[in-house]
Amino acid sequence: MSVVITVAPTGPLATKADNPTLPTQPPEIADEVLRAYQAGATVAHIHLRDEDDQPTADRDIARRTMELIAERCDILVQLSTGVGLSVPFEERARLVDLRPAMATLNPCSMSFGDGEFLNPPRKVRELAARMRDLEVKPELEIYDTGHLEAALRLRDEGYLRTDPLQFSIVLGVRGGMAATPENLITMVRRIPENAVWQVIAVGRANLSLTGIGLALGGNARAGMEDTLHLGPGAPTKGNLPLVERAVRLAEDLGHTVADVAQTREALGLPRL
Ligand code: KMH
Ligand code: ZN
Repeated sequence: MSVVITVAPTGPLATKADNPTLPTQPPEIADEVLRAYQAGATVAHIHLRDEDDQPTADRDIARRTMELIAERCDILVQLSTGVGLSVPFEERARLVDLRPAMATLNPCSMSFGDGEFLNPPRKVRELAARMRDLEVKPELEIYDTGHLEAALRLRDEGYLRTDPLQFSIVLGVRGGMAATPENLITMVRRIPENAVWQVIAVGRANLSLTGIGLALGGNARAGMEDTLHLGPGAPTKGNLPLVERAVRLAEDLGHTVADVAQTREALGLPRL
């Protein structure tokens, strides 16, 4: 079986003070994405930062980042519409107008650490419709069991004309499901049979839950959005060691790592 490895080089929260190797500016992100691609990643999940390293949905920064990535490699770009807790939903939603191959769709509002992650039902429907009309494939971000039901309702209402459905099971965000094997198995059992899914394991359980996800037939995501460490007291030096670890895990479990063409096929994206 071939598995898709997604690199998530930068999230909305960590700073260079937390780990100086975190890429934040467009050329840094593009260089990290290239390194991850060369190691086996075929999807790049992208958050953007402004000149002050704050999360932003600025479309010029997004466009520039996408161009720098495309100059370097043919990795599939998935823009985050989560962006960051401080950025209004409407600005986040406008990112899909850049027509990346994929973008995330977060179906529900929730507490997110000490903040609030606002995804009101009406606006989520508008964003889903926009993604459907622009043919931007949604990755459905499921932080709790009810988020799956909300996503399936969107499908039933015709907002997700995308085959297969693609889910991220997010574990370890404070406000969502805890990062435990039991929670992962519960979610995997509930996900529709033909859907594609990966684990996003935030924090300390990143390695073990990524491994369990791969063993259960899922894809994998790796990168500094989800953990800044390779182990206790061992900060990672950039994204590459995390991506290489996910590739090693997949291969040790007997999988092959999908190339871009195989990733397009697996995710139901148009062939070039
Ligand atoms: N930050 C992760 C917990 C998104 O960017 O839209 C989930 C995520 C979702 O990556
Ligand atoms: Zn993200």
